[in-house]
Amino acid sequence: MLNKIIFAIDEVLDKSILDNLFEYIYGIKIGYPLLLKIGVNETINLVHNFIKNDKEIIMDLKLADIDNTMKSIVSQLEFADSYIAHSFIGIEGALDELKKYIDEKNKKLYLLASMSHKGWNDNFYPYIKNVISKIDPYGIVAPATKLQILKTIRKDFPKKIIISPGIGAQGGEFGDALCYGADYEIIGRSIYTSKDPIGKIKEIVKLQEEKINVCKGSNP
Ligand code: O7M
Repeated sequence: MLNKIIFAIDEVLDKSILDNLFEYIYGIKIGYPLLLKIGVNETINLVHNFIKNDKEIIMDLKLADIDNTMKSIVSQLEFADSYIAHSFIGIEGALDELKKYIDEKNKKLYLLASMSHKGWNDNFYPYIKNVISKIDPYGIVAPATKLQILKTIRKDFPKKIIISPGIGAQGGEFGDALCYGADYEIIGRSIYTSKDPIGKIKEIVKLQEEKINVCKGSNP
C-alpha cells in the first residue's frame, strides 16, 4: 500500500482514532494548534505509539527567530524527529546554528521554500533557494496548491525530501503533489474532520495511487 501521507494533527483527536490510523500514514505533523490546546505532555501521550515506532514526528512551529531562541524551543520538544523552520530568516545567527544543533542531536531539519496560501510571494524564491542550498536541510516544504513552483523546487533540489501541504481543504487534489515531485502529502482537515477518518484515509490512498498511475511515465 502506498505510504505517502503525513497527517497534520491540528485538532484534538481520540487516541484510539489516531492509533487506528497508524498503519496508513508515513508520519505525523504537530504544531501550535495541538500543543496550545493540550500542552506538551498530553501531546506526547497522544502520539506515544508514533514515538515508540518507526513513524516520523515532524514538529511544525515554523521557527523564525534568532539561533538561541530556536535552539531553546527545539530543546523542549525532543520527542520529535524533525523540525520545520522558515528560510527567510537567513543563515548567519539563525539557520546556521539551528542546523548544527539539530544535526548534533541526529534529528532532521525541514525548510519552507514556498507556502500554499495565495498571498505568499514566490518572487523571493531565488533568495530562499540560496538559503536552502547553503543550509542543506534534510527536507523542504513546498505547496501542493502551486504545482509549477513545486516542480521548480523539485528540479532545483533533486535529492531532497519534499513534503507538500494544501491538499483537500485548501483545494489541491490528492496525488497531484506526488506527480509534481513531492515525496509526501501533508493532509489535515480532510482526515480529522471526517466522520470516518480511516475510511477517508483509505479513499485518499486510492486516489493517490490512481493519480500516480496516470502521471507515471508522463512528465507533468
Ligand atoms: O490539510 P489542511 O489544510 O487541514 O492542513 C495543512 C497543514 O499544513 C496545516 O497544518 C498547515 O499549517 C500546514 N501548511 C500549510 O497548509 N501550508 C503551507 O504552506 C505550509 C504548511 C506547513 O505544514 O508548513 C510546514
